[in-house]
Amino acid sequence: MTGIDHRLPQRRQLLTALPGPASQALTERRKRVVGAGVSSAVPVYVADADGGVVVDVDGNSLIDLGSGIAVTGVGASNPAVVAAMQEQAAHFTHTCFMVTPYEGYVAVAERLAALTPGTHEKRTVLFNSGAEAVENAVKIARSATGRTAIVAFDHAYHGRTNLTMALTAKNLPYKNGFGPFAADVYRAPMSYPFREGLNHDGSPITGEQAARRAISMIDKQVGATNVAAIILEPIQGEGGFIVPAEGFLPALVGWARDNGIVFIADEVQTGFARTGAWFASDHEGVVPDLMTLAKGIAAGMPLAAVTGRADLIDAVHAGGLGGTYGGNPVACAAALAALDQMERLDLCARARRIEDRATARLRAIAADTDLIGEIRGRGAMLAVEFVRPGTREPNPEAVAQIIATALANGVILLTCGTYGNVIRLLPPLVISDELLDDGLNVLESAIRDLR
Ligand code: PLZ
Repeated sequence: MTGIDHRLPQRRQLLTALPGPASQALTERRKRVVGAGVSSAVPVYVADADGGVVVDVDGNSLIDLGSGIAVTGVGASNPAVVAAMQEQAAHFTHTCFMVTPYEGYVAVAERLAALTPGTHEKRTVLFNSGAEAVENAVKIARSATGRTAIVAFDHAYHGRTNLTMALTAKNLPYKNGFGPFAADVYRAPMSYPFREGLNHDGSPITGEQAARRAISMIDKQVGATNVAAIILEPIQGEGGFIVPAEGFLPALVGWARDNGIVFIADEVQTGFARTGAWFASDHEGVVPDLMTLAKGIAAGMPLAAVTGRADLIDAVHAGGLGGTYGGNPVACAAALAALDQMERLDLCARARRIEDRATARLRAIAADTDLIGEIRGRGAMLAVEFVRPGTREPNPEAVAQIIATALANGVILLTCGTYGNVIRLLPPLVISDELLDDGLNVLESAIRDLR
C-alpha cells in the first residue's frame, strides 16, 4: 500500500522485444538531429509514466528502478504535483524572481529552512540544476570566507559545468577532453570501506582514521587557512553509492568548523526522503553549513537550492546570486506539492521499508553467488558491487550483462561507480511492494543467468 491511486496499471508487461519498432524508429530520427555526446542508458522512448512503471511508445510497461536518477520519488505524474503545476501554469509560468518576485519561491525557502538539519537561522537561494547549486555554494563559501581553495573527494560527482567538472573525480565520461578545469580545487581521500586497506593489526580503518587521513592531506598540501570549503556527498552517488565508515562525516565537519572552513553537503542525490530520512546528513546528526539540493525536490521539474547558514549566504553582495529561471514558479509549485506528498505519504518510512524488503532479497541472492562483493546503501538508495569471483576486482562486464538481461525482461536498472561495477537501485518511493518484488525477481534471474 502506498496511499496513491495510480493512473496506470502497476505491472510489468512486454508486447514487443525491447527496444520495440516505434522506439527504434525514434532512435533513427534522433541520430540525425541529436548530438552524439548525449547518450541514453535505456533505448526505449517514453510515452507515459506513473508510480513504479514507465510505458514506452510501443506499449511496453517497464518497472522503473531508477526514478530518472533519483528524481521522481513521489512518482513521475503524481496527481497532487500535476494539479499544483497546472494551477500555477494557468496563472503565470514566469516573471523572473529577480524582476517581480512571487510567493512560491519564498514558501519553498521556508520549507527548506524547516526540513534541513539544524535549528539555526537559514537562507535559501534557488537555481535550476544540481551543478548550478554546487557552483553557487562554492561562490557563497568563497565570498563569505575570503578564501579560494575547495576540497572535494575521491569518487565524487558534483556536475558537468566547468567548476563542477573540476570537483567531479571520474575522467570518462565526464571530463575527458573538456579541460582546462577551474583552478584551486583539490582532492582528498574518501572513506570507502569495501576498498579500504587495513591497519597493521588487521583491523578495519575507522571513519575517524579515514577523516584524519583526509585532514592531514588537506593540511599538508593545501593548508587549512586557504580552504574556503570542503564539499562531500554524505553517500556518494555516481561514484558508487559509497557509504563512508561511521564517524567519517562528523570528524570532517568538526575539523572544518574548528578551522573556519565551510562544510558543503552535496545532497543532490541523497535528499528528500531517498535514504529513509529527509537528508542523508540526518543519519549521523551532521549539520552542514551549506547544502546543495535538487533532483527529488520537485518531482522532475528543474529546481535546485542552496540552503544553509544565514551568515554565510547573506555575506554575498546584493545582486551577486541569481539567474533568469532560478526558482521558476511552476517548479516551486511542484516542489511544494511534492514536499506535501513526502510528508503525507510518509515517504521516509516508505524508503526504509524498501530498504528492508530489498536488502533481504539482495542478501539472499548474494549468498548464492561469488559475483557480489558488497551490498550497501540506505533507504531506497541501494547498491550491489560486483567483483570477479574470489577477488575484490571490479566486474563491470557482469554488470553490463545483468543490466541488459533485466532490460530485455522489462526492468530499468542503472549502474554507477568509478569502476562501472555497481548496480544501483533507486525506485520511486511510491512503488508498490508487488512491483518492487517483481523487479527484484528479474534482477535475481539476470544474475543467475550469468552463472
Ligand atoms: N551532485 C551528488 O548526483 C547529478 C548525473 C547524471 P545536475 N547526478 C546525476 C549525469 O550523468 O549527468 C548530481 C549529483 C550530485 C550534483 C549533481 C549534478 O546535478 O542536476 O545533473 O546538474
